[in-house]
Amino acid sequence: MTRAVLSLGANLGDRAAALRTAIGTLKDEGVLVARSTLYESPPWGPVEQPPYLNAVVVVRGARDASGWLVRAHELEQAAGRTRDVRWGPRTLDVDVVTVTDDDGTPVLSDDPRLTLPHPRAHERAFVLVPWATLEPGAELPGRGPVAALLAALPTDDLLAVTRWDHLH
Ligand code: A4P
Ligand code: MG
Repeated sequence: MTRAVLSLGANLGDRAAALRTAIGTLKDEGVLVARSTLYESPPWGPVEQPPYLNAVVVVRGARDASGWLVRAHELEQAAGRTRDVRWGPRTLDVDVVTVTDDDGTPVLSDDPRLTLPHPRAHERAFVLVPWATLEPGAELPGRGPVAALLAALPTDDLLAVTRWDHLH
């Protein structure tokens, strides 16, 4: 068994429905350990595009790290995702943030098909803010405690990530 932290994002179509459907599928499968509420933030990165809704989930199941990536891609496909522009708008993006063996050993990989931990998670408030609500003591392997990474982010990045669920 392994444990994985997944980051979900959507900025096209019914964003909340895409996230809730994916989370519901993981729950029905019996692998969902915890899920954050939904957060909205402006698009990060070089491509101009609509704002994102994001969520983080913790899952546990009988998959290795590449098994979680396969599952992530299946969830994207079920949401009707097409791959056009890198970093561009999407109905659903599921990234694997970290994978940990049952004894707590993190899976490390610099393979471009599956880099672990995710190479940009440590600088993304839209990943760290929801993750910290689920696991305040979590560590991003090689980068340090999530709480410290959050503290190192620019205040504007943190303020830009707003809770969305309770407004809608
Ligand atoms: N890949 C390698 N490592 C991983 C990993 N740990 N998890 C490979 C998932 N995939 C990984 O991904 C490109 C390739 O990365 C895949 O073939 C996979 O094998 P992709 O999903 O096809 O393309 P992408 O999503 O455009 O690239 P990427 O790098 O996942 O995009 P990002 O970096 O996630 O950017 N702003 C806000 N506020 N919220 C967002 O969620 N998301 C993006 C997408 C941009 N701006 C955003 C958000
Ligand atoms: Mg992706």
